[in-house]
Amino acid sequence: MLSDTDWSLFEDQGYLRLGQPSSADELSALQIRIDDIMLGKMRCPGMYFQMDSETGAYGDVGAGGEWAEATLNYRKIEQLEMDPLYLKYMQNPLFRSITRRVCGEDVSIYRAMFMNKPANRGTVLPYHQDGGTQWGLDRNPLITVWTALDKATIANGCMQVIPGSHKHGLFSDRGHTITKDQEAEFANDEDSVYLEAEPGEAILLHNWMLHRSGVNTISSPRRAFTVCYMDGGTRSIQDPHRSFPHVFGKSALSPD
Ligand SMILES: O=C(O)CCC(=O)C(=O)O
Repeated sequence: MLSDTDWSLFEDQGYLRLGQPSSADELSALQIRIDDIMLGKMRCPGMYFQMDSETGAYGDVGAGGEWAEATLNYRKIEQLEMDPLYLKYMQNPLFRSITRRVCGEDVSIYRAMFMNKPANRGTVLPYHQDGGTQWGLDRNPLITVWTALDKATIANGCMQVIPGSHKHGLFSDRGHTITKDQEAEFANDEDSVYLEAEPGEAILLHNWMLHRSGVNTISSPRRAFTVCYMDGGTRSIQDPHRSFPHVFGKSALSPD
């Protein structure tokens, strides 16, 4: 469903705006569902919850674990493929066609994650790449679809990216954050782009494109849903028998 021009743009910039793949009703259901999950109205054993830091500093984020209390101040929730509404969204035909081209017929996910900047707070997420040995995989996943559940603006901590930075590859074998020197050399403010987005807007990201996000200075949350898709044959190095959830192809999970 993407044109050759779209793919060239993605390969050049490292990101591509995908429009709004879900209907207004589906978006509203996703918004309500994530709040219900945070508030414990939907019990979700097996999902991972991480509370936002009190200080806004990345180093102060706790380890996270099970659901802890009814609050809208969670920073991250993972394993959202266990929720039928979120699973259905991540199986949208647009994502099927994108992942078929990049990952093949059988597609699994490294993570399906809610990323929140709660009202009037949030944690600074420094420039980073997604992948490397810290993910413990036998190959690097290359694409993520990030979807705004609320309007994302500079004021509420939208993502900021360095277009084209994925072409450098991973800045370290381990992946994730970069050094101060690398930031000075490769992530200048004047080269950056703020990815402001409308509610429901999805953006395809190359996992190696440098991206970061700030805090939320307004009185409503900046909620987002981010899914890293990968080749269904991807294995954990530590535990080759561990299987990742499949979302397309044989053995794909079903929302039913
Ligand atoms: O939503 C954010 O602020 C950051 C998301 C992110 O880093 C990702 O999707 O990989």
